[in-house]
Amino acid sequence: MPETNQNPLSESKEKEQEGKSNTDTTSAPIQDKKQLDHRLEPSHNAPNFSNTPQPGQEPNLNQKNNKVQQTDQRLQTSRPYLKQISAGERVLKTEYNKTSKLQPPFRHMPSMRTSVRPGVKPIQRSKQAGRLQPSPQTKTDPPRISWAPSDNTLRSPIRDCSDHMLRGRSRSGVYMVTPDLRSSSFQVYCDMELDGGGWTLLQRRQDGRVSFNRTWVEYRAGFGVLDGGDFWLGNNKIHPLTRDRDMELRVELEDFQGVTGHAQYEYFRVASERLRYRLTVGGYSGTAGDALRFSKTYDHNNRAFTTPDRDNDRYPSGNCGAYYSSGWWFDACMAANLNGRYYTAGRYKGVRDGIFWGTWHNISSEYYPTNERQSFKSVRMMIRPKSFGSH
Ligand SMILES: [Ca+2]
Repeated sequence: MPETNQNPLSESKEKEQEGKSNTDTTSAPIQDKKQLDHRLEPSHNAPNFSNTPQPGQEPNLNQKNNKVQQTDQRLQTSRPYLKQISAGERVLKTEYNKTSKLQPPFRHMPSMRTSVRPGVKPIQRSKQAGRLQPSPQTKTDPPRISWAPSDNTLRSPIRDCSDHMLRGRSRSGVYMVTPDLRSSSFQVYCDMELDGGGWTLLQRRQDGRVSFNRTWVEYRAGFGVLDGGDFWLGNNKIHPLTRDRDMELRVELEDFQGVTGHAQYEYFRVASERLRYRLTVGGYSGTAGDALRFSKTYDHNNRAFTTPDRDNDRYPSGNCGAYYSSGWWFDACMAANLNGRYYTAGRYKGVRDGIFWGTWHNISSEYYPTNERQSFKSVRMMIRPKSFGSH
């Protein structure tokens, strides 16, 4: 598609002649108003959550965690003693020989009997005491609780905002999450109200006080004001949040005329830094239009992340991130850019570097006759496990 791919170049020329040209040579092919109108019909875009499981199907992790913690504590108490049994096997046998009244050694470990729950005891017998005198029960009675440290299922941490929600925390705000035991914990902002809550925010734009014209390192770590301000959560946090579970993405938009809309995607994943934080997204529903998968020419799915100082885009003659002052999953270049500049007046001229959603209801007429573009008043990107469903 040489024509469309050259658009940024054309716009570069336009940038040089900023204010002189009235020609709309922006990157998004939004001339086909008929197509846009079709996408925005509510009847075609109504969200359908009927197939998603209800929250009640989730296990009560809180209870499980408590049980496991209790068990672990007891085992911690008993383990050192068990080591003594193994190491002191000879001593025990000697004691036995000396004291004829004693029963077989294993039965005379009072702490074993009192400190370990019945369901756990067979494990310890088989591992530690089996060499002494295995009981027949040891072989036939499988352990009911495993205390192996690798058992992450029972010890699962609070992975994201949906886990907080399931534990009864229903107030929106900043929470600590641990996506998995391999990654570190960090803070996120949770929306516990929208469409059943449980949303982990990846991004928020609402006042323009934070610049999104940032480097690769800054987009990797995240920046901005998590609690109540504009922010980017950080690619090195978004990746683990989407790595192990199927997540859905929700984009909330409001323009300066007070018009609101949303775009929801059934699946959303951001790969590791080694894979340049490549985006996987699809399964659109909503009212704002599918700008992330606008067309074959402008498709943000399967695109690597680009920043002004790191060109991973598909535009051969320049860096889309530098051109649009943003870090984003640029194609060549974009039909959506939610990390564009925040224009506090909402309207601006020149390069289309504002917050942009190429399927917005009036986007095709924004440029004429006022010769102005429009930005957005507020934007939020948030994710939730697909299994969480909707209330
Ligand atoms: Ca490039």
